[in-house]
Amino acid sequence: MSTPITNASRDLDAAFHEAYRRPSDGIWHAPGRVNLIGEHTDYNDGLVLPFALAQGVSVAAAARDDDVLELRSLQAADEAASVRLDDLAPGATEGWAGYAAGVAWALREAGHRPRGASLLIDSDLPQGAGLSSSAALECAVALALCELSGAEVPRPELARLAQRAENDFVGMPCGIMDQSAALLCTAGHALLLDCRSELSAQVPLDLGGLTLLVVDTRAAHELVDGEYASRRAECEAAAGALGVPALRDVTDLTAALDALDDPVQRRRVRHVVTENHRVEATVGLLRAGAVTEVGAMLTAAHLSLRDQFEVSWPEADVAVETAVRAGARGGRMVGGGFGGSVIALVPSGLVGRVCDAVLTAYEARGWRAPAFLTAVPSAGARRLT
Ligand code: GAF
Repeated sequence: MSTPITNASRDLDAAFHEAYRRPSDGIWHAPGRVNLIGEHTDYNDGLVLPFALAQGVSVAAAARDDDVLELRSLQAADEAASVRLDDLAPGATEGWAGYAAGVAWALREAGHRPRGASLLIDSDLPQGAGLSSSAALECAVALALCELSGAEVPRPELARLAQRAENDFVGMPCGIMDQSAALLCTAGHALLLDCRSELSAQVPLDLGGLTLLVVDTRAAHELVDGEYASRRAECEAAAGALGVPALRDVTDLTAALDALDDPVQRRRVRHVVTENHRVEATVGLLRAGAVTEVGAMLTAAHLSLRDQFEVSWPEADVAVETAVRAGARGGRMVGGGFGGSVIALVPSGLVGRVCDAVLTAYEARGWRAPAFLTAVPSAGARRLT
């Protein structure tokens, strides 16, 4: 379904014309996400609860008569890439273009036949903020390539293909959350996703008088690194030691902790098991209309990510502590960790006070000023024009 044409899509269309000297066939958009709760649970077959942002990645695209995929981005004007579909190979396309080329590769690997296409990409997601710009890029490109080629791929399958692009083409062993959020979220809702069964439900996110404030800590966030992969490996090793397929299957936390010798594995298990419980509790609170109580869940999740999973970073800890002291009902780091953003659940009348308090706390430490964004639970990926 198309949505009304906006100034932004008109500008992207004009930029496409200028770049390729021809009109585009359409513009597709996929949003970034904030994960309300359920962090580092997706690759443990657990539960996640993300929602889509209004901000995201848009792709203007036109089919070509040859088998060339031409990639340009308004955010990286001097890094155009061009690759023949037959030459697509993991690792062969570097940088941001790898996420887009990887989608074409994953579609072909799954037996689809994407056509050659010229793409121009635009993003209004802050770079490196941990709001899932990579998945938004993958999913916008996936929608564009499918529609230009007449391939009808169900969205859950498209999410898996986009994940495959990131896992096997780019080399980042992410779970399925971000791609599912980009493709399956709906406006006004969070997406409860069971990452084992892939069953999902839309949970109304009625904020009442509260605001979901995103604090971009401006601490660089880079997921193609060893820390994420090593957390994943630690979880898999712990599941192996416990004789379960995944940490999702741990039903008796105390017995599991007693059974593990390795203190690191014990901490990882404690986080994953309690985090799945927090997702369930949060869904219960949202369905009961008790959104204010969700704040305590967010803060508990943050402490667990900081102390048990050990993926937080100083700017995130200070943002959460300061926001709560200034009146937020709770807050936590979002995404993989080691940089990126924090969300805080703030009574709307206190947003200014919370922002000022965080700014002052950063200034006192000599840190870069953070950036703020109000998160509005928005629609998932779609064709814009
Ligand atoms: C990153 C990954 F891409 C997701 O799959 C997920 O594991 C998340 O970190 C942590 O919850 O965003």
